[in-house]
Amino acid sequence: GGRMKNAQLVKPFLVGCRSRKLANPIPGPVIPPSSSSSSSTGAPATPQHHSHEWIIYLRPYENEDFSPWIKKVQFKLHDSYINSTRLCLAPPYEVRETGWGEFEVNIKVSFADQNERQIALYTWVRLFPKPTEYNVIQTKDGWTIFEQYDEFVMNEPSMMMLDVASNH
Ligand code: SLL
Repeated sequence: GGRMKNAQLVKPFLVGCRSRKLANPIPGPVIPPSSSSSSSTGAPATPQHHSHEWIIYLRPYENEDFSPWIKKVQFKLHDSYINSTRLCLAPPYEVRETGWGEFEVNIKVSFADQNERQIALYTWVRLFPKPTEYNVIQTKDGWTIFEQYDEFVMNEPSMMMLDVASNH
């Protein structure tokens, strides 16, 4: 299929993180002082209990199903996670985990038509809201929501993507 000149597809989405303190922290791996990098500084090794649960997600801004647009979404977590590259081939495009720390998450989105350029995004796992962050919402049931609005913009989209968009 060819490409449509002078056409543009726009798909609004939200990307972000919801996190909440666990009532009962989950014991994490205890790094023995001998192998811990902190041993050289003399600091004691601390067990890294998972204090929070979190969900990072990519979802359509209007709650429609945008799975026909998307082939896969890859979330790259901090290397401290086992299998730190997580792949979603169907909705919900999200990762649910527990942990103790904050980090940046790299996200790659591949579209239904593989001729469309892959898009790279990022978000943060946020557990401890900072006073300077204005786009943080606190819910009554204890969730912190840190979320960003963005849009996929395709200039001269392929016929296949136009077709998908006309139905979704
Ligand atoms: C840093 N910001 O740069 C920190 C990294 C990593 C968080 C935080 C769990 C790992 C696990 C976890 O919360 N990692 O126990 O599986 O050093």
